[in-house]
Amino acid sequence: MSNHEIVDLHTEYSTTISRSWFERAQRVLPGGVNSPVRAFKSVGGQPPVIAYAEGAVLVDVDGNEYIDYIGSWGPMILGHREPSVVDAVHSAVDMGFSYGAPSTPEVCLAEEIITRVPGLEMVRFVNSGTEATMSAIRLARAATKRNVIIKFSGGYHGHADSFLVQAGSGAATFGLPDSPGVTPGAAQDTRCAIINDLDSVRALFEAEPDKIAAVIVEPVGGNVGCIPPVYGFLAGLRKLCTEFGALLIFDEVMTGFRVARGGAIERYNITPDLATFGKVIGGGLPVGAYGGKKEIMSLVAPQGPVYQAGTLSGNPLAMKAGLATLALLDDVAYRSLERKSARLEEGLTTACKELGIPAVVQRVGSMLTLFFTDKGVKNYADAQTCDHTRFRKFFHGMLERGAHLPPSGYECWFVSTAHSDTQIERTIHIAQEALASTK
Ligand code: KE4
Repeated sequence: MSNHEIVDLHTEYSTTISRSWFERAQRVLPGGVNSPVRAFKSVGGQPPVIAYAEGAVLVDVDGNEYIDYIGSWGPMILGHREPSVVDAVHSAVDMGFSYGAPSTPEVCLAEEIITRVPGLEMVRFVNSGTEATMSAIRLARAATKRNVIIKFSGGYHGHADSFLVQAGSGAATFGLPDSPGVTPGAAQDTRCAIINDLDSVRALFEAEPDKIAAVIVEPVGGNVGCIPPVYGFLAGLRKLCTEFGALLIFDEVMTGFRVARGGAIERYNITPDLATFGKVIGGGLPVGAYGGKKEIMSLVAPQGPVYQAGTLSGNPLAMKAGLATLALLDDVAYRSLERKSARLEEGLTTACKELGIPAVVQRVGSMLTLFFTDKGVKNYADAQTCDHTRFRKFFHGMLERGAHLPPSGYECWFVSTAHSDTQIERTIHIAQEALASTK
């Protein structure tokens, strides 16, 4: 399969086969998908069903090619089927799929992650970001002997009950379940603050000074679109947690090894007590991890009493894919990601300006979001005021012209090392057309 450099403009954009597969999928999978955002509910229409991918290109079952900005929601930072990652998985397959016993790749990946992330001394592998964050919260509660956690409105940490909590009105509020099946009991120990608003966090601490076990934050908001931390926000969280005896948890499932070689911890030079990872460290295979200082991590079973387990945790195939991925994420790769992502940001910004479309592109490294708004987006409420109707039109305009954005205005676009300059320029060109079509 050749590496797709130029994506042909869709002359005949047929989705016949995708539609028949998606109808078939809806008969056996809730909503036809295995994760809600994939179903296009927030942008309308039906999703292309993907047949295969290579480099920065997705190809659907109708043969349509798309420059890929989903990147599997973050893991595919090297693009699809990066040859050395493919080789690593092939070689791992020859040694067996899963042992349920200690093996060397899990040790090597743990050492690599610990080497990269300042302050990290020990990690535990799990199989998803959700498992990582739910385990980190359990550990924080055990370590502090406290129950309450603070998250942020619009912060997404996976689908564990205590995270599926919607902030009520106002800065500080008791959590309300935002999914059926999440019991009031599961939500009662979750509080919501406002991203980039330290006063809203302090208010929660002062209301329950000795009850807060942890603050969990995406150091760069990635689940309400890309929302960088305002200056001093992360340092302020660090200070508040230390002052009130709570643990600071950086949820780096998305930012880990995406926004810098050592993740947001390195980029912002703030040391949390615990950090969670996923996505990139599996190179596209199912992996999550949580980690921190040995003093805290030694509480995790079997070294300590905090129970957590997993049949496929440390799976050798996934560990080898993660190792091969991180091996290619060196300074040259990050400089290339920065250059290409900055060019995309510039191209999109210029296109909107020339068309007189109110928009702002917010970016940290190779994760970015184009918000249709005339002001900066600093928190969830700001993101909600953006023009999501225009986003829906823009999204489909891009899809039909050969670029697959994440199907929601509340998600990040991901650039990979496989995105060529030609594909970045192509994206900017078709964005000019797609933006014009939204007017
Ligand atoms: P998973 O359980 O989906 O591996 O990870 C949950 C998670 C935890 N923390 C952060 C910061 C995350 O972004 C995620 C998952 N991210 C979404 C994308 N916004 C996954 C896409 C999906 O849900 O299908």
